[in-house]
Amino acid sequence: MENNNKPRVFSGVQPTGNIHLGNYIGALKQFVDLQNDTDCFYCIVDMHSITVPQDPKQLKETTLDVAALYLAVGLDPKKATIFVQSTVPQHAELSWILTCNSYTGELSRMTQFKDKSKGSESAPTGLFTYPLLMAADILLYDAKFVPVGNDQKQHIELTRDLAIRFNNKYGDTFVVPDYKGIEVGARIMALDDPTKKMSKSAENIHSRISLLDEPSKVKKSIMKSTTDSDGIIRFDVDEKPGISNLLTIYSVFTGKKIDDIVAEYEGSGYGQFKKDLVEIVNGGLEPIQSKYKEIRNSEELIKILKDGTEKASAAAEKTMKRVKEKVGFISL
Ligand code: ATP
Ligand code: LTN
Repeated sequence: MENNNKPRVFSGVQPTGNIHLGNYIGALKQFVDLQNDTDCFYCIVDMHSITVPQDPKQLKETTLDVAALYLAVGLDPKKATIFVQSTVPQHAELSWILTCNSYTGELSRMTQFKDKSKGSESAPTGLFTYPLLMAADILLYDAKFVPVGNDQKQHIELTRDLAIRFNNKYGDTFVVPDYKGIEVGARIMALDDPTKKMSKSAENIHSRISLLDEPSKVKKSIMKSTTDSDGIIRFDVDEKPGISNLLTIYSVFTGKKIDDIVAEYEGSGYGQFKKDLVEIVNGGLEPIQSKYKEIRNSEELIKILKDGTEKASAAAEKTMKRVKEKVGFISL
């Protein structure tokens, strides 16, 4: 179940545009940090993104955008398997088997479903069964670790429950995954309202910094960001969520400890701190954007995704053989 004795890692990002600093810090940066010591599979989860309406032409483009961003942030296809979910049909196949081993009650408790459906009877069924497709993604690859932001923790817990339930019912089949949380940045907050998570779908573009934002846009979003009126740079998520969020971003981009940054800015105002943060973030985004431009329309990108599909399919098929045997499906 493991390759070269390295633990398996799986994660995915939806190709819904606007990949932002929350996605980068909560997920993509961890993907890169993990690629040397683990056997990782990183997916662009296009089947998840159609749980809400998508323009087909645009979906094709944003799928390639996210693939190019995976490479631009530093993923190396020689180390990590990078692929698109819909090119490996076993994800849908396993999802159905898990659907038949799950309860409507447990799906109704998922906060993401409650938030996104807002109690509407006409919410797409796919939004309700979304966590089962996500569980299939993870269990297909025998993943032990799943690097995601903390908004996804409940889905990982459900995946664990499903794996344990299936193993108890049919005998040892799935690796039970762990949620891999991070110390700093598991929840980056919206710049205009630091009580909400930074999100792709928020209407105000200044609530987030997208990885492909122009330097002038980054400057505007940071300089406008909501802080507080006491003017003291201190890390306190409850009392000072805005400045604490900016300190987190500063820390991730510089590698400095938050306490050291606070000490460095003792006596300075928010204006200077924000100006410096603009430089730091733009400096960090510049190499990502230039690599993105280089690769986005290249043949190389398509070749990397084709190779990824091949490797992922082989791993997924192994698991499906095991699962079908357990469930009692015949093989001819
Ligand atoms: P939306 O806000 O539209 O629901 P999203 O920004 O959550 O979308 P996803 O593709 O669903 O985007 O998430 C990709 C990864 O980024 C996941 O691991 C998720 O946990 C992580 N992530 C998303 N937002 C944040 C955030 N604000 N802080 C930290 N991690 C985040
Ligand atoms: N639901 C995740 C995206 C996702 C995912 C996964 C993450 C789909 N399948 C498997 C980790 C592992 C989100 O980010 N909203």
